[in-house]
Amino acid sequence: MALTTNKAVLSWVDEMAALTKPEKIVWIDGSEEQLAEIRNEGIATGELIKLNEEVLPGCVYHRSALNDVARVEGRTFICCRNKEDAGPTNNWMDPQEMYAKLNGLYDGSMKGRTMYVIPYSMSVVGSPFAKYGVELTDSIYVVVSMAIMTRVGANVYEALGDSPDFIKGLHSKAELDEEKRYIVHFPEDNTIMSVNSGYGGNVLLGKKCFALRIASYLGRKENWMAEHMLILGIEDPEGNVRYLAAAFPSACGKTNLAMLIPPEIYTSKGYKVWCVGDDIAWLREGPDGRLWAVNPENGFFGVAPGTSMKSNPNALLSTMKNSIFTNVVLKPDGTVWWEGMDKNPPTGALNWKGEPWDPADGSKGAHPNSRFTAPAKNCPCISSEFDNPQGVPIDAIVFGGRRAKTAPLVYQSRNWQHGVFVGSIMASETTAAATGAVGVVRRDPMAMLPFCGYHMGDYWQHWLNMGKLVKNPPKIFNVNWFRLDDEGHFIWPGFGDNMRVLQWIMARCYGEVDAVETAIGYVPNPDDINVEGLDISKAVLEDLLTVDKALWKEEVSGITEFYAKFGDKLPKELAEELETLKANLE
Ligand code: OXD
Ligand code: MN
Repeated sequence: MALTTNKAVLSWVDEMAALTKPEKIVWIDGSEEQLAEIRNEGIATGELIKLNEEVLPGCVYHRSALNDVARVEGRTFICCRNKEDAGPTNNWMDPQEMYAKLNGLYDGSMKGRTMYVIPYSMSVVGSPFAKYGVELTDSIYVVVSMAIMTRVGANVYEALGDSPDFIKGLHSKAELDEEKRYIVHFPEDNTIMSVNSGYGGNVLLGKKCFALRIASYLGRKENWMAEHMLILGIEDPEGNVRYLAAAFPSACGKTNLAMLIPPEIYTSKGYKVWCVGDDIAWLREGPDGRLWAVNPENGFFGVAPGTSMKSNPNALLSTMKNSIFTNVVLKPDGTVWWEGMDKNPPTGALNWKGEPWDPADGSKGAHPNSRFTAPAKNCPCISSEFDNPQGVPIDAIVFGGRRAKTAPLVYQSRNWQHGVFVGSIMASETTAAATGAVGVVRRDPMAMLPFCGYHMGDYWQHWLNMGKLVKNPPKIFNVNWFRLDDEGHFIWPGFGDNMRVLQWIMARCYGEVDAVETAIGYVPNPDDINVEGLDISKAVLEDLLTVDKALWKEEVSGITEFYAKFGDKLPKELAEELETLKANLE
């Protein structure tokens, strides 16, 4: 039975049901009873596999199709009326043409299946940040995952009332045909359509599709920001908590930083780090003129391989109950394993494809992009402010990337405008594991290249505008945990020791420490990075903080080439910043 009298919801569900022709429609109310029933149905059909109830209570296992294990950027579209508005970094198609194409693919795609109607909220229902969505899907995996990743419940309909202001999301697995797979956003229609995939990043529409692509578009219209950022709080021994938000391209340890455990020299004094979010931040000006942030999600959709009690105990412990594991190794005792969990690959287990797996044959047991989906509340270091509808005040924004030599361990931008420049030139160098070519620089401004729902040039302008609008904006920094020595070894220990850099960042925000001005911004005096308990000499620290002008001149050519893509949409302030950098290097 429909759980709402909202006409816009009802007529849209009718219309989509007429198109996809499901056998029945189930309205999700968010209750534990209903979810348990649906989970059991998934277990009965094999879509889900129940895991060991003693070790992993409430947990299930799921495999996606072999051809369907990652986001598909090449098949992800932004369909706005004017091609120019999508910009040079998004795929675009005329909305009418795309609707016609998709209608063909959805026609009868749910025949013999159930259509689930999932009402969900991004951020706490009723929060000034909250935005509501309804996802229609023919996948039980999507229902149970959305119930972890977002706030699902009939109270969303109450908050929505009669308003048509919700994001429509239609997902159908259809035939899982990769040639007919599309992940499409119609920002001007508040609509997302995903077809022929069952992989989380393509089908949990609250995440990248809504909370970044659609929300970035809405944020620009409504003077707020949707960013690909973690949020964490640092508590000092007096109990004061200061917050920062940080953006990194993939494979830079974002989840690890979000759940960082400080080194002993800090914990013994009473310092703590609290996780507010691991992937997405929505930011808006608060009544005090500062920028406040919420994590609009309710769970973590994290990469499993490499997650261990050593690298990230908080993430691993988050997955110990009521979680979903996708494409990892399934052990005969109904528990799971992945590369990097420990040094004991199991015998008698099934690999991510469901085949008997012999670790000795050299193949990987878990897919490199295998995932856990875990409730945020499970995280031992989840912030007490996680559910605060007002969010948390942000003192610092941190950008970062993986650079062998160019970027120092940390530097601070001179001001907001320069900080936007620093975010716009974010880049990572490819590692041997990722592709054949090592050291290729990939630009990923603000880590938003695959997630911005409109023209990147307009997005940068929006950042610049926000700096003027917000009376007391955060300070902006850049970090690089990945400097290599001449033998190719990491110089900085990373992981929990990154706390030492975060401490400097916070000290700068509160005017507690001086810095040295360089061509690219302010770097720390080596004495101001606390290396107590580390085997790092002052000379090594000086090396970590050097700015090599020759490398930065190369960087300038790279930036110039990258900026050229954006034509006259490149904000003049960023062109000016590039000129300033050039001049500073002379
Ligand atoms: C993610 C991503 O899955 O950024 O969070 O790709
Ligand atoms: Mn992400």
